[in-house]
Amino acid sequence: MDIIDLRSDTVSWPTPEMREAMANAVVGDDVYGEDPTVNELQAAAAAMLGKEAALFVTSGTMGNLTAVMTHCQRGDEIILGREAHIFLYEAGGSAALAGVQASTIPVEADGTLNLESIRKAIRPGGNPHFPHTRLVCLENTQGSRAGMPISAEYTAQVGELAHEHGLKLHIDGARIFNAATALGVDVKALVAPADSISFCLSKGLCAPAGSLLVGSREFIDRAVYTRKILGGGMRQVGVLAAAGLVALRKMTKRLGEDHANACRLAEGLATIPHIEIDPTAVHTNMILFSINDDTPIAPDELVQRLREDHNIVIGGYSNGRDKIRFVTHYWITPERVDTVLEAMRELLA
Ligand code: TLP
Repeated sequence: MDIIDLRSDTVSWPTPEMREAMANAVVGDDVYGEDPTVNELQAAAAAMLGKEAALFVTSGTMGNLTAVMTHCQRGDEIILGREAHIFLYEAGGSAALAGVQASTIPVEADGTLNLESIRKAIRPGGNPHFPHTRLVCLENTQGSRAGMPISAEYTAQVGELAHEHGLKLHIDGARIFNAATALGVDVKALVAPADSISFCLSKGLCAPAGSLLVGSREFIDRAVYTRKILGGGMRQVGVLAAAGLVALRKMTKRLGEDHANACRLAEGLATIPHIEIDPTAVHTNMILFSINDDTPIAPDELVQRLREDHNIVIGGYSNGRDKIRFVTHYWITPERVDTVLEAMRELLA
């Protein structure tokens, strides 16, 4: 536990309270809908997001794929950002398993998709040359823009545009509570225009696994079938849902601490030679920066030395990123931020 892991918030360990809740969870067979802890989690998630129903799924990837498969028929088209997690990092699941085609448009500097670009990407109906456009997907926070939160006002505009054209709106809200915290709004306002939202319990909220897909009762009833097709019907999974309840009720309230630590980290990094960073670009728990060319230590060696000499784990220029990403979470305390800054300064000075 003395490892400082900044690769992602997915690495966060469950809290002691979660482990206790897991040990004591009352469980049943969730495929029969009989796990009381899962039912409690689903009801709590739906209520918090202001929607009718929710479904516990294994991961954010399964939440997004379940949404795409439930909204779309094979051969349909979905509109999403070129850097959307669904497009870049979900192993092509929406093509491979949902059989949909992605129409990607650029992600703007503020994490939004240009409304006119969305409008232009919508296929005209009544012409058999074209696939049916069925779905628009937004991501909030937007990972490729250092976890930029997307406003309720903008989301409402996209919802209106989508619905005007008979399309559905899905939000990949893996970190939607980080967005709500950063914007100082109730999460309900951020998701009100959406027909479905998936959000993760296992990132900044520290649960060991699990996400929720949220929407209307009718949509979730159909999504139950999709989840079963994908092999996501689990049994006594209340042991995980118990941690999820702690995540939802407690951990959503403290994300501001992670955001403050991200700012502390970014401001510290900005004072270290060879680091190129704009600390004002930090809005939630992610930091993107680069190391300039005349650095005394190559980026790969920096990653190695941090790990071997300082017990600090970072991702470097991995996953096709052109920037290094640091992500703060529950286990990255202000003291640990300072430890990271000291080690980085020692290696780069
Ligand atoms: N993101 C992970 C990696 O897959 C890149 C990370 O470390 O950030 N939507 C968004 C916006 C995400 O960032 C992620 C995970 C997911 C969906 C998928 O969630 P999981 O990992 O639970 O399938």
